[in-house]
Amino acid sequence: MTNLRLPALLAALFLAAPAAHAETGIADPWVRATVPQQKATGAFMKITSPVDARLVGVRSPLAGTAEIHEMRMEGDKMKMRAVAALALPAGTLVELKPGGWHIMLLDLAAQVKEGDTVPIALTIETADGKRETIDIAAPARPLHGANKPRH
Ligand SMILES: [Cu+2]
Repeated sequence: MTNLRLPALLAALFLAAPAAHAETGIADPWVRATVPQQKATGAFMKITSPVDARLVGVRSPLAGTAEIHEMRMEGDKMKMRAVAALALPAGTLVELKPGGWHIMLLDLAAQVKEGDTVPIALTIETADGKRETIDIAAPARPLHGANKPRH
């Protein structure tokens, strides 16, 4: 084990992660690209679980912290707020999108440029208490200015 190039090995392991959770559907993942010095951004996707479950955790090697955020009205303003879990009712497509539920990537280690791929690990807990981790790779898409998440 002298010649292992660890980053390459980790990347290979990540990409080769078995589709052990093929039953949970993740579609159209993407991350909003950032400008230099920007420390937070949003990640979005569509999740369909075949059984009642909850998204209970999020991690990314690019983010010091990752949170599940909801949007809610406070007075006349939409605000985002971290929550412990996002419900994934059986067979229901749950869409994470700008202006709605999203994953917040905080303490970004680097700028996220258009075309980059951001690894994200989702921890999903089914109603019977079993936890699974699903690794996805979300491409970065450019900013569209208007509905950029704010804290
Ligand atoms: Cu947020």
